[in-house]
Amino acid sequence: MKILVINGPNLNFLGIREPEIYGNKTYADLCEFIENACAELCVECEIYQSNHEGAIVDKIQEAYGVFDGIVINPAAYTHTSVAILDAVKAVGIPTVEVHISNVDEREAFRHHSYIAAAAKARFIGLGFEGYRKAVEFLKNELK
Ligand code: CA2
Repeated sequence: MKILVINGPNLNFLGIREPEIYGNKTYADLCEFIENACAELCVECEIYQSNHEGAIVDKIQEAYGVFDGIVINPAAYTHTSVAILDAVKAVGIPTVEVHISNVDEREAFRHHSYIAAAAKARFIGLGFEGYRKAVEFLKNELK
């Protein structure tokens, strides 16, 4: 089973600023966490990060016929991007949404998620652990 993990804009800056919201760990730590979680769950994974909406759309399209599931934290594009929602719908790959922080308890503009309309599940406010739960969910879902 192959899972594509997509992280959106500014997540590559984790650990550098706003530790009270996102913690002290860096993006490299997040990648290591995801790789270890996938190895424990015997799931093959590729991790991709981009600050560009179109690049994320391209990556989702390229996943068609290659990956069995997608874990996505679209970051700020969660709250703005119909294009990313449409890409996930277009490829029809089971997709799970993850957010490190609890977006529902933050500013009102973070309360709406476009991707939620296509997500099989959402793990929000669980820190890095949300990624493990998302992979676990997909593993059970794809059995
Ligand atoms: O909580 C999450 O995972 C978010 O997807 C993170 C996004 C934010 O726009 C979403 O509303 C919730 C932000 C990505 C990281 O932003 C940073 C900002 C400052 C320092 C480090 C990272």
